[in-house]
Amino acid sequence: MTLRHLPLHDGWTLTAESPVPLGLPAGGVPATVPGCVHTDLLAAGLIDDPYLDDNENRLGWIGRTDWTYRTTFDWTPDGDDHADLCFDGLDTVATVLLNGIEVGRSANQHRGHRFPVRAVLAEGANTLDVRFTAPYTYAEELRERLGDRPGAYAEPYAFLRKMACNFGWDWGPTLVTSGIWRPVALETWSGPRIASVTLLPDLDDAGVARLAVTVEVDRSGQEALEAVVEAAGERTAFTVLAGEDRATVTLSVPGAAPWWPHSHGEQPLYAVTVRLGGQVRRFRTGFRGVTLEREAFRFVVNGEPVFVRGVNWIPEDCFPSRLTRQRISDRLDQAVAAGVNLVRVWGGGLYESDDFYELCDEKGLLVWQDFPFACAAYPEEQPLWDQVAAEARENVTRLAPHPSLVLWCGNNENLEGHADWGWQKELGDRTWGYGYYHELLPAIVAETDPTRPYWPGSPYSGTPDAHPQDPASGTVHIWDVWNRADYRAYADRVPRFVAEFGFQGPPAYATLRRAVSGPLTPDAPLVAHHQKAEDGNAKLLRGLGDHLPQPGADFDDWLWLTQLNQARAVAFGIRHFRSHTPYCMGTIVWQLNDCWPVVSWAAVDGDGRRKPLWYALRAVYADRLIAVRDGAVHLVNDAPAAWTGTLRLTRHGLDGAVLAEDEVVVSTAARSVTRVPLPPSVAEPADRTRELLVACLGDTRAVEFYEEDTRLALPPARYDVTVTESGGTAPGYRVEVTARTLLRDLALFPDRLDPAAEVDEMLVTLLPGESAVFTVTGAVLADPDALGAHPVLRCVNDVVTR
Ligand code: BMA
Repeated sequence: MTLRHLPLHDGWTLTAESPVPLGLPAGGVPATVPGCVHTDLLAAGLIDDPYLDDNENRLGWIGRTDWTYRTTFDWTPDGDDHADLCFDGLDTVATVLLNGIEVGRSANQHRGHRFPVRAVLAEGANTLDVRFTAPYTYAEELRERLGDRPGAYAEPYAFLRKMACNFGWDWGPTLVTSGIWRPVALETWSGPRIASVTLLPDLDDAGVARLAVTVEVDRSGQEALEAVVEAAGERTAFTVLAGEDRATVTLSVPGAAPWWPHSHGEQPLYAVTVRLGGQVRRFRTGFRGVTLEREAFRFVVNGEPVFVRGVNWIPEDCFPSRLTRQRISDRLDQAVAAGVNLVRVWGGGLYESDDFYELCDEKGLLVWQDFPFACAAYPEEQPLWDQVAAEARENVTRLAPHPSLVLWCGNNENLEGHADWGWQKELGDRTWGYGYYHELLPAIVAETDPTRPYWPGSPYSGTPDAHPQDPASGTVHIWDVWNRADYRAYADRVPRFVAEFGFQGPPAYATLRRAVSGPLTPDAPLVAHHQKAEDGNAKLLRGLGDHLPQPGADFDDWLWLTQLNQARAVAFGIRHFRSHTPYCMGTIVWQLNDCWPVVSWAAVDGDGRRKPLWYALRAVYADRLIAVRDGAVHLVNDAPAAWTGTLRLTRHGLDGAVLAEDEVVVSTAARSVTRVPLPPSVAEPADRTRELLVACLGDTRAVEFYEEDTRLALPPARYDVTVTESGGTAPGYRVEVTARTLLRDLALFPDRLDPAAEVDEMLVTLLPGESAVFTVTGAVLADPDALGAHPVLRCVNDVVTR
């Protein structure tokens, strides 16, 4: 057997197949592969950055244009019998020509292709063309043929297997692109070739690691083939029988220790090699067992129930081909640092890159993978049915080795859409995706990856007849908060599992400032362009409710109040839901990340800056949490050891005076919750507007007010600040704030002084006399003392004082 792999990433040019509204040179522009049209035109200086101002508006023609990528390469015959062009990903409607002869087609971004080309490969120079038909042309033609379908957006994404949010979303721009978005190579080979390897790691009934390996071969001969698999010191030989093209072997790996989510243990990973006829395939895997208790929607990993502290993940860039492993790693590190133990890869996006799942394996982040269907009725007719089947088989195989992956989920919100959004009337007898979610996808998962649970969609309640939003079973998405209801409405729900809920807030000041020129006011047209949600800015203001005052004309106040309200709304929900453990076994916040600079539900903005929500998440996703609700303190202990000690409850005046004190000796077992009724001395204040409650257990502290801030008699803020340069390897500043008055939700925004500056802590409430230290890193500041003043240092007292 021989196999040669020649990457084809050099010498590409990009040309348009019809007139375009810019000066594209006749010979085209240099193109990057992997890449896409938008990033090539940007690199050539022909378009303005689509993420800045409202440049997006002038680029709509790109998705309606046919494009050609061309390169040439030399080839010398090497005696091999076969030669294939291997595309890991084409986005999306592509015809491939070698030396002018068509060798293959694709209309699916979510899969790879291997096109045999031996017959047309020339000795010496070869010309390779990849012609892309405009995504809109293909999708609209299919829509015309199959009949329209209802959906949340007036875009034809349900008619094309392409990342749906590339057509725009309520947080994303419409930048419909084309391109060779994943690697491409020429492979020449002789003899039997390993066509695919499926690795299924799990634990057997006795808790011992085991690995099921399926090898598929591509060959013309009929002889038996010897194969070997090695993992963690174990080695097993097996045979692909004469005349067969696949074989499966299961290997016991007693030397392997179990893989855990980081909230529960370590992440040992093991190299696996599979050899056949001189070829070697290398993988890395980890071993864990996962089950999903269906009604409770409870994940059990290695026999231990896991409370899911999750975040939803959207594509990190509208142009995913330019994402680096480092960027994905940084974003996932931010999730881990906020206490997150699960990332849901949302169905309007992608099956993510290998980097993404490898990093989740390393960092101990569980992954819930939606199949890429979201917020629309999807036709089941050909060619779509077969395209979906092919992409699903390929991706289930590709992602199966990753221990982080614990759930296959059919879609995002399409079952709910069908049940609740008026689709049935519009659809008549047209298909809408039922066959994908209830038949095709579960069959593929059962056949290819029986080690993982499959769930038809989210929200979903466990049977096709049940209402998908039944809180007593399966998952719910809570969106009346944000769209209509005050965030206190979270407290009216006790669901099994909340797979989506969230609240909008603006990005960091430095992010918005970079993205938008001209004046910064919420309604300035260029700022408003970076808000994609229906009625978004009005909902931001309405959401302040009686929690915080309406901002006046001051942009800085608008930014501070709406960011703070976002943080509080989500934290309120999480405290409530976690206090209902174990009935409720998970929360997945909408959303961790952004794909560009925008006002959105994200905790980390499009430039990677952490919003106040991120700091609030870190507090409420900590292993140990004190949640005060319904006249009781709930001690939520999601740590592996008991939480014992003396719970100190103190009722203070806003001036700090102690008005009442009580102590309760408590013990909360590992992974459980204790409810401690508030003693009468602290349960009821004498004056709701002038008192607060502090609950302390060990080094966990909760500060609760008896009244919303708009009715609180907060004093004007008075404090002392000292800023000192902290030496050491990473230069920075130590900002110590000592409160002379109560300071509510103290925050520092060093990006106001330098876009590179970051702070380690935010949203700290200080009683008079208390101090907090903030560490600012990332930049050398011209005027460090500015860290102690408006608009860098903020607290609620700034905007509410009596
Ligand atoms: C959920 C998500 C997304 C959307 C978000 C906010 O339904 O599935 O569709 O961005 O709501 O509206």
